[in-house]
Amino acid sequence: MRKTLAELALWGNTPLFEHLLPVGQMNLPPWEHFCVSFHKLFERRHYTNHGVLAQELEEKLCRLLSTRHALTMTNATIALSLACKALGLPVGGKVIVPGFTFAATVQALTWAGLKPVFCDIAPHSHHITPQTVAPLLETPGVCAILAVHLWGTACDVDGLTKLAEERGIPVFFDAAHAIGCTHKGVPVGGFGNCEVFSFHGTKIMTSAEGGCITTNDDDLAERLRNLRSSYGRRATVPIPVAGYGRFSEAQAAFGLLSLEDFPENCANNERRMRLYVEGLRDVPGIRFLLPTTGERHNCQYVVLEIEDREFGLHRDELVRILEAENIAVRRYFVPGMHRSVPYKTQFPQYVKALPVTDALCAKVMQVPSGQRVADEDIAAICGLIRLIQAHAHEVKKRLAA
Ligand code: T4K
Repeated sequence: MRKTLAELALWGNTPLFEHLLPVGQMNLPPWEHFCVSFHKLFERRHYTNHGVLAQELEEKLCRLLSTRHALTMTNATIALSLACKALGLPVGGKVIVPGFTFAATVQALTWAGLKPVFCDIAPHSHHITPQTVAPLLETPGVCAILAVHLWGTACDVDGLTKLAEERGIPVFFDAAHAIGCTHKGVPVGGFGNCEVFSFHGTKIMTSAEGGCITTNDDDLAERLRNLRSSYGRRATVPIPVAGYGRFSEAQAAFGLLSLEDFPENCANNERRMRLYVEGLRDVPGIRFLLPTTGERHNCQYVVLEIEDREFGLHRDELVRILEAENIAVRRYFVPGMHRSVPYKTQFPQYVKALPVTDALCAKVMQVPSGQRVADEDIAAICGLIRLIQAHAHEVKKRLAA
């Protein structure tokens, strides 16, 4: 625990943590469970092409997410790309998408030959809304809305679906963060035309690498199966391209173990989130983006906003100090996709068009959570942030020197 400013690692002292404390540390299943599962996999010698474990995982996901179909995929990026194709979005068409998202959301559109129409967000939810989307529907060539359930909280699915229906275009959701989360008590998974989840190593439910698409549309599911290839004995459905987004049995084995531990991992992350909130209570200039009360949430990300005037330091100054202490905080998704290569040059009309996203990009920050982050680590991180804030003026002077 740091007691004085003189102890900070940035001034050349030993970091507070010996090992890097990351935002997305993988939640590993118990080693013995892993060995049993992989031993069986070795015995079966069936490694891919929608094997028994992939089928079992899909059945379990359908139950968890209350959907008719859950199609496991190589990862969420491939799944989003294939979703664009399965929805029949025309090459050259435009899709309304937030600028404030991970690169993969927009890159999937590019892969499918689509163009982004970058949309601003609401400051308190970090989501696109019917109000921010509506004016963009006037853009010629708009053929779909791709919204993101950022940080696991569902965006305004009712409002966005209504807009899309009125316009006669599909709406689909990047639910990479939202496994196990609900909206008005209904699990995320069945909203819009389809939803896409990530099971990447940094996610709370993980298959090390992986993802899935959920839908209640039988026809869309068939097209997706054909795009993924290896659809078993089902009839083929005409599709323009093949995607080869197969999910291996090793991924499925990992995913099934992760699903078993999922409730416990969520509960532990909820406790970690609470410890941060309590540990940083009343610190000027810190706002948490918390899950909606009454909804189920996986608490995967602990998201903070640092208001520099009240806190006394800019978010980037705080990040510099924390990183020196081996606290690998993240600044997802700075600078926003509308200001990232290649989109800022391809679509310069959006660079200055997203003021809320720009303001958020200057203050948002995620702090370490997950299996490797102990309660005392959080106490030490909160103590450090308090110390820094209490001496913000002095720290700022030293950083500038
Ligand atoms: N849509 C949204 C909204 C997303 O956020 C993402 C992914 C996607 C779509 C696409 O999903 P996938 O195609 O990946 O399934 C990470 C992840 O790579 C990315 O999956 C995630 N979003 C994004 C928010 O964060 P980085 O660049 O921060 O990851 P990386 O590799 O630096 O990992 C962060 C920390 O986690 C590291 O400091 C160490 C730790 N870590 C990481 C890995 C990979 C582990 O402890 N074990 C691991 O295996 O992007």
